[in-house]
Amino acid sequence: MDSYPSQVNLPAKLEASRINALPPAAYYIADFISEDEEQAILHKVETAPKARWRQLTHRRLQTWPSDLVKDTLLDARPLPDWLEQPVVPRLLSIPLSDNEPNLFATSPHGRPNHVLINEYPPSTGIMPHKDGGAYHPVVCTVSLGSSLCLNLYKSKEDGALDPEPVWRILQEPRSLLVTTAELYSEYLHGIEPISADVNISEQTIANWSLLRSPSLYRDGLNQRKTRISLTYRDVLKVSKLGSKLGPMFKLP
Ligand SMILES: O=C(O)CCC(=O)C(=O)O
Repeated sequence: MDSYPSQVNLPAKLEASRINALPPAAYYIADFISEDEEQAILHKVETAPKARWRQLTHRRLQTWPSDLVKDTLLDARPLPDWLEQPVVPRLLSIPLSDNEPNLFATSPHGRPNHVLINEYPPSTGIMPHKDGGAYHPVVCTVSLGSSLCLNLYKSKEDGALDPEPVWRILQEPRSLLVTTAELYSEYLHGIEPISADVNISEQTIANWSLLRSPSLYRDGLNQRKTRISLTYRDVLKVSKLGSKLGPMFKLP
């Protein structure tokens, strides 16, 4: 039997954490990591070598072990220990159903091999998008530092994006959100570039019953602070060549 820090609270089966308001399938675990674990990971993110950060117009990100090139992971090094522990064994420890031992049981590498780290200061977001064909369709997002709402969108009949989100998921710090199946392939997700999420309530938040601290949002408001997200996925194509590249081609 694995032992976890006392603040960590994992379901016996992932089904217990299913967001029932959503199409198949999304799961939300509020207490996936402890406060100490959150602080340790945040420290590693903040002190990563400068070359690790890629600056976009409004947002910074890191990719581990590296970026994808033509949907392929060239650098097949294992994840660094601080991204591996405690998240990966914990992800793999939760049975999905009676037939599937865990979320990655049917993915090509049996586990996530890639982590994208996004930093969202208040008033930054990410445009609605789909994650595409590079990954096995299971996305595991660990949130650190602050809460915010992830919006889910659907395309209209003519293919254009309906700008009104169909659902909102509130992601608290230290939580895990898993999206998969139809939710991965049919819906877009995005984060609005706003300083506070408004109109938060049991009626408007799909995962309200699974939140750790719904009482924090009784006034309907989430004032954002900087949020870091860790997105764990299994990249389908891994280059054999990449593992032979010399250290000079690799990020520190
Ligand atoms: O930060 C998040 O929760 C979402 C990140 C995301 O959608 C992406 O990087 O593709």
